[in-house]
Amino acid sequence: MIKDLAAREDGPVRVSGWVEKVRDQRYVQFVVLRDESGAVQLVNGGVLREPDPENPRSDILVPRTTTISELTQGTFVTVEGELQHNERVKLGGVEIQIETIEVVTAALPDNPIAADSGIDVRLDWRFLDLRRPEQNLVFRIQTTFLHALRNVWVDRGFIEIQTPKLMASASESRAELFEVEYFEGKAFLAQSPQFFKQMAQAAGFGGIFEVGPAFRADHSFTSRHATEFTSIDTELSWIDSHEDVMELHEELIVAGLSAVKEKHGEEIQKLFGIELEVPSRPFPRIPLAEAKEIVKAEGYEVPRADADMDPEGERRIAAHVKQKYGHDFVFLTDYDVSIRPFYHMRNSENPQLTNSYDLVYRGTEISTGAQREHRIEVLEAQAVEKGMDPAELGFYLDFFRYGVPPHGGFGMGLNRVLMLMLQQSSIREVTYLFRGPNRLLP
Ligand code: AMO
Repeated sequence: MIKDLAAREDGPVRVSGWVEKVRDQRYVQFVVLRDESGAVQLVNGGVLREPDPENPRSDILVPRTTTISELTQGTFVTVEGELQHNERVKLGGVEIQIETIEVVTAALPDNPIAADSGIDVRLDWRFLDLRRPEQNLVFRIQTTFLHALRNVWVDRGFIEIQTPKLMASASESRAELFEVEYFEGKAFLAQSPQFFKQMAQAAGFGGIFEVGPAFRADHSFTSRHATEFTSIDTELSWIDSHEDVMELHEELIVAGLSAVKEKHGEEIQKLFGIELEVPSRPFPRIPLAEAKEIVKAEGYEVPRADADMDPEGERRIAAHVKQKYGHDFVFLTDYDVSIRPFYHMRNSENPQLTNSYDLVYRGTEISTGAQREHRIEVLEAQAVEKGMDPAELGFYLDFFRYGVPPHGGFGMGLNRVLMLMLQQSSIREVTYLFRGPNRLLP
């Protein structure tokens, strides 16, 4: 791989990669060649050949070749040549004097993405867009982040599950439900693995996790909404309250960000110009009502007192927390029952509140978590209170009829975490293939 060249000794080498740039000068040609690991400069010409005593004309300059002049950006080539260390070469301190260059697959000369192309053109040509080093880095970061989370789960003895994405009912709000034809009937795309991760508690799995797709028929064009996103879900048994869930949540976030910083901190600094911060524990916790009071005292009134924090309110409370505690994360806790789903457990001291929280990272919600109601008669009553038909929830309610431990968990949008971690303007920048109301291709 190209990144390994700097550590090798001078001598013959063979490398493959994409042509990123060709500089054609009068007596010398330069090519920047890139693979997924890095870039290297190739050189043709500019040096005198070793004079051949048998042939007096052999000390001429190596000729330019039209093969090189005509290389288009993105052409995939295999090169054989001499590796030479040269401190003056900015790109990794090495260059390769080309001996042979073979075009493996040529690229059309018209690059569909121009330097000033907007996000839509870039997404149309996502495979070309993903060749950019910063885009490649996003997905290496994602791999490291998820690996670190998995290490925490596995060390704690959690079980990884894959839950079905075709369902017979809604799992969250009915308003955001995709309906699909299903033979003679209909099915719905899973909005969340909520019911099935709770089923694992009734099944005696204890701690479980899933990283998988979630679908929301959200006709929304904001920077943080997609119609399909990757949901990081976990659920654990034998908790005392949502505090236990928040502790696991903190542990996972700190492990993920530490691993990313350790492995990619320098590259993130170089390519995104940011210093990644690993948060300290515990993260600040503020009850929602108090958070609304804080932003109000600072001059912003959340539009609806009986609703969730709006995006502007989230930004403001995050700014307050950053200023007061120097922290990028804040748990907003004690949500009112009116804005929480039926399966959240209510607070035993104040039944108007739930044992639930949202986690806000740099001013945007990345997660919802809660202790779940595990007592069947309470759960059923809460469902009815929310206008739901217990008959339709039959399979779910059955989980609670045969003994289930107290439990809780959270769901966290992977794409939002990456967007905020890398301070990107939209989840489109950090989603392999974004799906929105206007985008089903590629
Ligand atoms: P909630 O609906 O809050 O909770 O979703 C959890 C997290 O998923 C992400 N998310 C989205 N990301 C991108 N585009 C969307 N349209 C979108 N919708 C949600 C957010 C959000 O915080 N079952 C509960 C979780 C639980 O209690 O375990 C749930 O789904 O980051």
